[in-house]
Amino acid sequence: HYSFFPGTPRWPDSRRDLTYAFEPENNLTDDVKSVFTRAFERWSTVTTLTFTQTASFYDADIKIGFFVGDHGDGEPFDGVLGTLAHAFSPTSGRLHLDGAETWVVSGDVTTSSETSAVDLESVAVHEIGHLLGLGHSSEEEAIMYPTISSRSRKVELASDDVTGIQQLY
Ligand code: TQI
Ligand code: ZN
Ligand code: ZN
Repeated sequence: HYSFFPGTPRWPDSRRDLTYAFEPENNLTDDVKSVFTRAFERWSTVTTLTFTQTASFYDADIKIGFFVGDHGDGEPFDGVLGTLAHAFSPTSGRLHLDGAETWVVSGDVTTSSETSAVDLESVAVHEIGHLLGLGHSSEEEAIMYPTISSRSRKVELASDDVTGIQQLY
């Protein structure tokens, strides 16, 4: 079953058309950016929210970046595996990914020769759920279930995720 953060924070009615931007210093490829476009679409199709990429990192509602180790928010990344990414509850909008991971951007993570390979879209869909106000789910099929194995892919919202997000939006 889905959960929310304490106090059930969510993006207010006045902020349902959200913008997102990528940390300029990361110089991310279009392939990486399109993974996030797809991940946002999965949530926008089941809610009244829209997500639009903007070039202005400073003005964006949602700020996405890859960082290694201590990156100034009190939640340092820990190198390969362990913590893969984190996102803060509404309306922080910060979505951070551990730059030390072997991220699989395109191609099939399940057949990767790298045992520690992590599927970027799977993690992106999960972290966007947090950004929007979902906590963890007790249902294994859910995107918001708190465990994923390396070399696995889970990107489709389960009915539990959809019911949860539709309570908020
Ligand atoms: N990062 C944790 C997560 O996103 C961070 C975290 C721990 C957290 N407890 C939390 C965030 C409570 C919000 C609320 O869950 S992680 C997965 C999963 C991680 C884990 O790197 O461990 C995914 C990132 F669920 F699959 F295990 C992405 Cl998909
Ligand atoms: Zn961070
Ligand atoms: Zn989580």
